[in-house]
Amino acid sequence: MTLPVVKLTKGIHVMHLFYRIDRIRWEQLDQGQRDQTLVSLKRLCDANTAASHPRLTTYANIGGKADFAFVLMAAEMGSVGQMHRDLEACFPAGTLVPVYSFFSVTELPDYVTTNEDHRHMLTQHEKLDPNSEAFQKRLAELKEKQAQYEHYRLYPELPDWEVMGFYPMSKRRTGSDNWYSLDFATRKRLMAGHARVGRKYAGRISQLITGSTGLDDWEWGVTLMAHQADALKEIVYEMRFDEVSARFGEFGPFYVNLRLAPDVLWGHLHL
Ligand code: 76R
Repeated sequence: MTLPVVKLTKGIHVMHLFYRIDRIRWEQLDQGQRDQTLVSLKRLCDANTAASHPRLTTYANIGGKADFAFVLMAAEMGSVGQMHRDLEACFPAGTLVPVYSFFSVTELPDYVTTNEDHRHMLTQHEKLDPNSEAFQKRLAELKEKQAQYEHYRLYPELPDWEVMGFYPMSKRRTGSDNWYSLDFATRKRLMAGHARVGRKYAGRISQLITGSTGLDDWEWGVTLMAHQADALKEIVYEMRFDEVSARFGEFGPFYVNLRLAPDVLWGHLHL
């Protein structure tokens, strides 16, 4: 079977999938079918373990909205779609009930730091003479750091931490609070404030923002990796005071998930 090769100009495709188990159907399976489901799921996970992509990670949803959560990443649209179908095909018909899904792609933010921003920082904040060797050295360092950052945004390697929080969000577009009618400089300044709050959580939260404008029902998917649920709560709470979220943030449902490999997931869910 060959699918058309559909790549992005830059970046990769991402799917967040949430399911419930139909317990009645599951109870009707014989032990062989249940064992086979786990074997198939493990095989699919083992085939998709790249740091960036292709990657399939498994979680138990905590909080009662779903049983399973999966995050899928692949360069090609067909590959991410196939991974999704193969995942569902691991389970006997009717046992896996879709709860929520979200399709997005990695992207570079609109407000990337430019060469101009770097020069400004070096002359204004670090007080370096643009004609000096020190200036050129720092400029090259910043450029390299920026290139690494951009690569990571497009081909993320999320840390495999214990907790994964996911929610979709959009920027508001009503009346005087229409994000899209602000000029670029204002949006860039506001986003810098947002990033300042975010950076305070270094080491406690690792974030992946994926774009879904025109692809799914919200404009972004927010994936937050953490070691503890209170880190998720604190960052979302603190950001609510920041203008970008306070005035312009609109939020979808929140899913909190515990990272469990298939074997452990099985025991946890009593499958
Ligand atoms: O990309 C970067 O890391 C640099 C700056 C940055 C951008 C451009 C950044 C930093 N974010 C950016 C874009 Mn973010 N982010 C969220 C949420 O719950 C809420 O109120 C908001 C949900 C969190 C928790 C979060 C965390 N960010 C975006 C965008 C796209 C907007 C656009 O393009 O208009 C959204 C929707 C969004 C939402 N952000 C950070 C964080 C954290 C922790 C950081 C610091 C990252 C770091 O420096 O390591």
